[in-house]
Amino acid sequence: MESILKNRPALEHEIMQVAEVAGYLWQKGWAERNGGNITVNITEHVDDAIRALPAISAPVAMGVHLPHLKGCYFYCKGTQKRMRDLARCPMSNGSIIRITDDCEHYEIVADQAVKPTSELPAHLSVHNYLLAKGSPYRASLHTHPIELVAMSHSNSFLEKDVATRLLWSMIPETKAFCPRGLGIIPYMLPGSVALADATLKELDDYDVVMWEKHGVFAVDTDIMSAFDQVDVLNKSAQIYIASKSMGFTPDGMSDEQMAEMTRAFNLPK
Ligand code: 2HA
Ligand code: ZN
Repeated sequence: MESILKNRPALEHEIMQVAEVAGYLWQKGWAERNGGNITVNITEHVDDAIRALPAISAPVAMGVHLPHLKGCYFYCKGTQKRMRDLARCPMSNGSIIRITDDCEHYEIVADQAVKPTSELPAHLSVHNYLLAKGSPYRASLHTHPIELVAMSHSNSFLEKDVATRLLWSMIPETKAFCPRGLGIIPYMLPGSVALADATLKELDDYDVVMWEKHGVFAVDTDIMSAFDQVDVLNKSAQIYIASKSMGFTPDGMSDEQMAEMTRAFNLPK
């Protein structure tokens, strides 16, 4: 069977970006075994021929009603699939799904009947919420960045915006490229509705949220940008931890230096 990507360069580019990011996640040690998830809303690349494609799976109930996703299409990592495999073969380790008109089911349309991630209802609830708000964000990423997760094991970093301020102060770029900071969600069972609901709420104020002792969930316009936000935050966590390993607590940029940077780059306070 021909891939849906054939003769569709814009769609192919989008999926190749997902594959590139999946490779980075593996190389960074953030994606052990089947760890992490990626979903991208690709509806803007869907043409009439794709809309006419028959489903290659039975409709699957999402367990939620997501009215803003009617007729939307998503690329989703497959359940139990590895990021390191997805990096080489994105269409055998993920699939393209369509949301049915009742807004309560999805069906797989291409390339193979790879069942999407177990976290799909949570990811799709986030996409539904983003569309409802008129957000331009189309990509969501869940991954296990080592140093950020390590920090979430200490209560001292879990109070609102404590980690954000610390991470921003490690290197000027972090606030410039992750201007909304890091939201914190107390430990909840992975895959639970409670965790999905808490994530939605936190995404009102942050693009990247920490799931305590588990990983981060990030959203942005495309998957590369979502990855970049997590990458700059984790770089700051690494600088913090490197300083601690050298036997001292880093000073961080001063309040004056942060304020100067915030003005110079026109960032939100
Ligand atoms: O799907 O990381 O938390 C793999 C995960 C779930
Ligand atoms: Zn996880």
